[in-house]
Amino acid sequence: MADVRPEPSSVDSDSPGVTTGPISGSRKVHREVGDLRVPARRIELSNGEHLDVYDTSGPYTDDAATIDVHAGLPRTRDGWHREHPTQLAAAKAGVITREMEFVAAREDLPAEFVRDEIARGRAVLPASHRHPESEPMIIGKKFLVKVNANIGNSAVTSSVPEEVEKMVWATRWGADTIMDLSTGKRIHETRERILRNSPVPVGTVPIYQALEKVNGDPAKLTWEIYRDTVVEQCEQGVDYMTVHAGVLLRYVPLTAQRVTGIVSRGGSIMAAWCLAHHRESFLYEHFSELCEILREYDVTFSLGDGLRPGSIADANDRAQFAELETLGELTGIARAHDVQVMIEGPGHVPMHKIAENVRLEEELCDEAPFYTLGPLTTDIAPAYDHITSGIGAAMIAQAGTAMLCYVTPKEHLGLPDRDDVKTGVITYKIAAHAGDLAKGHPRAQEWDDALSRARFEFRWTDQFNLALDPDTAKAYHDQTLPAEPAKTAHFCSMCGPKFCSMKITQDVRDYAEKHGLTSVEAIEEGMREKSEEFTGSGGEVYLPIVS
Ligand code: IRN
Ligand code: FE2
Repeated sequence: MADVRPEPSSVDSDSPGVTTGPISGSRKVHREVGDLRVPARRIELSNGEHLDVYDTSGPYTDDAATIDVHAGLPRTRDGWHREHPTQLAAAKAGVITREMEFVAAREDLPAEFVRDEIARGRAVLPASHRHPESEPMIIGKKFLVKVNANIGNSAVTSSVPEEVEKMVWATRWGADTIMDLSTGKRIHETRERILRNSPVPVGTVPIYQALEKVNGDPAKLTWEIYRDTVVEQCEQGVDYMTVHAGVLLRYVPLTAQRVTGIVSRGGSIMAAWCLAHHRESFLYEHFSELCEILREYDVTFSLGDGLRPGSIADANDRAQFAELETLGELTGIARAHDVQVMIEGPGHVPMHKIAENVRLEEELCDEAPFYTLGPLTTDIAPAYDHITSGIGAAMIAQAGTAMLCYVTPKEHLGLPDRDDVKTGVITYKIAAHAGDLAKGHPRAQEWDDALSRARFEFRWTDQFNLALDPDTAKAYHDQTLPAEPAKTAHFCSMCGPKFCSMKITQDVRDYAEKHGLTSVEAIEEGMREKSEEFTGSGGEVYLPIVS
């Protein structure tokens, strides 16, 4: 992926840098369900069939997309009736909201099932009242595994238009939510541009902006500054917020002997505050007030893992699991306020310690959706941490994690650019889909089967178009066989015409059909003929060397 410069299908001239137009080989379709328009991406195949896949890209991939980033996307959910403050309150009251109907259609599941999963807290539907531009989606272990992409500037680099394009670019390739982690200049404005143009829920970590307001000195933070920042972000339409309320004063010493101490940004800010004042965290002490604010906008909690392990050596230690217990306690408080909750998880964890994380999270946090960062399964590959973590992400997804926070190749090294965002999203779509398959999601395998058939039948263009990343698949193929006839050839440059296993299998089948044999008999029959030919020719395995 890294070697191929992905070409935007077209770039809207009014809004330079924002990629619009369909992904190659597919087009946006809408299924009418009542008066809801549920999006999908239709991949048209050369044999007349098509495959509809889940689509996160919003209006940007519409054929006739006219996007004006200054005006923002249509505020579709503005007029939707709302008789309960939150999706959780509605679900508990037995009410199916329009958002629930929408996700039910999107996931091909009964609306009553969606409602029930939300009511029992096993799924969340993050849809702020103030973000009507977003298309409803659901996060929970009984649904498709979701992927979050982190974007946002830092004090050192990036601009507002660049971050808006990263959001559009991430959702184009399948990001189900994005988080704006901006810490540099123009935080409010960056978030505003992203929100008004984002077709997916947007998450933030409000403590980052609060820290900016006190010039980067954690000791100067107060509950009031934090609260006002949360209100400011709720008013703008943030859909979910990371709150590191489980970092308690008494847990901080538990990290003293760690190899990498506290690696969470939010976690380290709160630990510094607790130590500076030798007081309990204001996030923990004011948690109920926070619930009341979030409830008013239906903002979902993402309870932060401020003490997640930042190295293989620190995985599954006392500090990590002590915090998880507190997150369980806070889950109960939030739900009593009808506020939706998911739980953030690690981090860096070797493969044999992954399943334990999911088991404990479900036990301690009453099955609130788990949302993990990877985890990275080894520390030895900076520049490839999308892969070290993609392995862990696939495993933790299979074990029941509902959403995966992507890691890009730039992890530990620098701010991801547009290419890194795509690599991170595609890597995590692979992990999420592998998880869906392993969990037996009823429709997951359709996609694999469609691609496998295209591959076996040498429908090259179909194979590219069915790929998660059609542009790169086609570019790699065309590097060696660019000519048009190669798109129907029964081989590629990896094995050449004589050694293609798919071609040989097809020959076996044709032979079988011609001779009225089963494939197994055909192989035996074919072997007998070959062996006669071979013994008849003298039986040399190698040809004599001619010098
Ligand atoms: C996800 C799971 N655990 C952490 N994350 C994400 O990591 C979190 O949602 C946020 O986007 C990012 C940085 O969080 P910290 O470093 O402030 O904890
Ligand atoms: Fe790390």
